[in-house]
Amino acid sequence: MFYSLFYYLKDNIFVLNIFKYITFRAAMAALTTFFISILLGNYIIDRLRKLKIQENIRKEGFAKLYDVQHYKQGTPTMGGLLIVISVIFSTLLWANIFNKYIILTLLTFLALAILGFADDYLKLKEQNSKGLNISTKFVSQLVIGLLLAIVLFLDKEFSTKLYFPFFKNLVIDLGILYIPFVILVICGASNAVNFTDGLDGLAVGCTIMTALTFSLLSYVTGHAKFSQYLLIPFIPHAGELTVFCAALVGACMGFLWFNCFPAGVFMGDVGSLAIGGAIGMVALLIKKEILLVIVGGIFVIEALSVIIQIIAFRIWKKRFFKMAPLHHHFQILGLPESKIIVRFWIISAILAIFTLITLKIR
Ligand code: 57M
Repeated sequence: MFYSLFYYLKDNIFVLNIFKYITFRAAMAALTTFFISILLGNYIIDRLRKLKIQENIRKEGFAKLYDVQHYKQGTPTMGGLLIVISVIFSTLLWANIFNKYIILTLLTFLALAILGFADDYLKLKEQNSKGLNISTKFVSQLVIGLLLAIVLFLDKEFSTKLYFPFFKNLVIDLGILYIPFVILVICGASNAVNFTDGLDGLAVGCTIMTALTFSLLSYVTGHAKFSQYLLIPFIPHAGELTVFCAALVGACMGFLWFNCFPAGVFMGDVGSLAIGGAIGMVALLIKKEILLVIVGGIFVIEALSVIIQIIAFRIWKKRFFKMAPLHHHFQILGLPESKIIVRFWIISAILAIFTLITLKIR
């Protein structure tokens, strides 16, 4: 909004020129979401508690885990609303709201937030309910993914090519297969973040590393000279996504203030599905889908642990991990929760560094 507003005034009022710069607006977007989260955090947590929007820790079938997690019973949840509201507000304020990459990312973020909200709401409405029926939730994700895929596929400016890190000439045009590919990325990313959100600050900490990396990747992808120098595809106007990613970093840092161990609030599906889907969308828009698998390695490993566990149980009637997702495996092995969280964050930071290195190794 500021961008559009001040763009026309910049020739008359020189100082407004600064609003033209993505770097300045990205920094402001991060500060805006951070301070909104910090200032509204206690109020929102208090409201959630008063409205009895609180987590019900499952015991049946999970006795070992319940022993170490039972004290979390009654922790307010759906705090992800804070992330969703602050990111949307800050992006509308600091980004170019007519930029199609921003519009598509915000739509993805909002659509999955609404789905997550419905799931959280149903879980709370009926005690012991598991929320949305698993197939309804999955089909809704598929529909959101399909609609976005069609929009991207029909956009003549958008390519269906898949670029690989390390090999500057390895490019595959997916053609019509690009549609299922988009669905896979959107659904996979949103579910992976959702699975990871099972220990205090774990998902939000890994999101900070991922979104920070993607804010840099968006910037260089949308910059004619940097993209040429790094031999990556140049996508005009995609640099604006730096503002969205920075807003997400700020919001997650503000949320982590309250969600860090021992957590005073959980984000709920409203936060986890939205964050995952939006990151997946950014990766698609800037053609860095493969890099998402690297920088979001923790999310990928958590999702893979669930898949392996389910397949192993179906075929051999045995568990491969003590419990999936992976963080629960370490909890049952006796590692303190804070140690698992910080170690996963460290791995996530290393993966972020590695992702940035891939830009030079090709
Ligand atoms: C998200 N939700 C957390 C909180 C958070 C197929 C199967 C693998 C599905 C999976 C599942 O339900 N995943 C969905 C996991 C839950 O957190 C809430 O959910 C939101 C995110 N969607 O924001 O509102 C619990 O996680 C803990 N938590 C924290 N701190 C946080 O900051 O401690 C969350 C955030 C919270 C809290 O205890 O209640 C969750 O874990 O349920 N299912 C599972 O993950 C279950 N695993 C399982 O069944 N494994 C099986 C098979 C099917 C793979 C196996 O290994 O044999 C676990 N879920 C629970 N208990 N509740 C197992 C233990």
